[in-house]
Amino acid sequence: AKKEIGLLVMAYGTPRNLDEVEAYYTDIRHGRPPTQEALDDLIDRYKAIGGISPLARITDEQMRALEEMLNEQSTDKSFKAYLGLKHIDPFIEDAVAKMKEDGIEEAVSIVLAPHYSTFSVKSYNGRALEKSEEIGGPTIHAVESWYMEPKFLQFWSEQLKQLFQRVNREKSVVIFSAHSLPEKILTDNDPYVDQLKETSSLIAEAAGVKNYEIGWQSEGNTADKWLGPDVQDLTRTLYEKHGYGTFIYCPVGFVADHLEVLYDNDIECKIVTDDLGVNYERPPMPNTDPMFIGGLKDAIIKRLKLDQ
Ligand code: FEC
Repeated sequence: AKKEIGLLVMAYGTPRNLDEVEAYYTDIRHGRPPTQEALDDLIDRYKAIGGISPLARITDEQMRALEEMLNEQSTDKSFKAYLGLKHIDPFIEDAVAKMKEDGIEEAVSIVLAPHYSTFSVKSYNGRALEKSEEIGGPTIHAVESWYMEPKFLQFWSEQLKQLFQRVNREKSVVIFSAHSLPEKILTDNDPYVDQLKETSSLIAEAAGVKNYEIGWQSEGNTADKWLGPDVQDLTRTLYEKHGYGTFIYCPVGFVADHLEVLYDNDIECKIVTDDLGVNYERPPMPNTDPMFIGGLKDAIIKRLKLDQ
């Protein structure tokens, strides 16, 4: 019989309906409930993208597609997927407990975010590990980061190549971005910033991008200083300096259509490009594109040192 391996897929999570927004937001804020004003503001953003985020559905689809691809490729292992979310149920701890209950002894985990940061990927992996230590298994082999996976990079470079069939390369600029983080949490050896830079330069090179910049987006509503430049400010600066006619947003730090892309890029950045009278472009997100899912699959196979 094939050996059964738990496939722990970890992701951010999203409220399933507007009634769940308050609890979700409270969890993001480490248990501190938001003010009514902040809550209303967040609810309004969900309403602006159609009432609720498609993220829950997409995360599920990504997990199923990955499970299927792994099972197709593997001759000696069978993978069983478990969903573990950061800010809503089923939480990461629930998934680990479920694996244990199901008799899974060995698992591999992946976070649906390409770049490693002590703040994001490390905290997902830390929670999974802590739970498995607490309940005595399963053993979890964690994929730490997969921003260099060739198929992940190829997904994005192909989106850009397609776009350049109708958009002038010379007169446009690509803004590669990831979620901003408070500057203070980026200690000397946090690789987050460098990993985004590396992803961006590899994609730009493969797609023959003439002009590109790195930006940060979706920063939180706190008193901290966050990593910048923010993508909206960057748009204005680049326009003033270079007069580009088209702005192409590639939020490569994310992998799905969700609030941070559908609102922060498609609504907020578009307000800026409209104001400047320039074109707004934002290629499709990876979602369940087979090239992208293939990149995740490759990362897992490498982690388990299976034959390719
Ligand atoms: O579509 C959806 O419903 C959910 C979209 C969503 C994703 C996401 C990804 C990341 N976040 C990261 C860090 C932070 C930090 C704070 C923070 C706050 C929020 C709020 C919402 C939210 N995040 Fe998020 N994030 C998503 C949604 N995030 C909603 C709260 C309201 C707001 O500020 O807009 C600030 C926390 C604090 O107040 O202390 C920090 C990082 C990622 C990308 C990696 C990952 O997916 O894990 C990093 C998707």
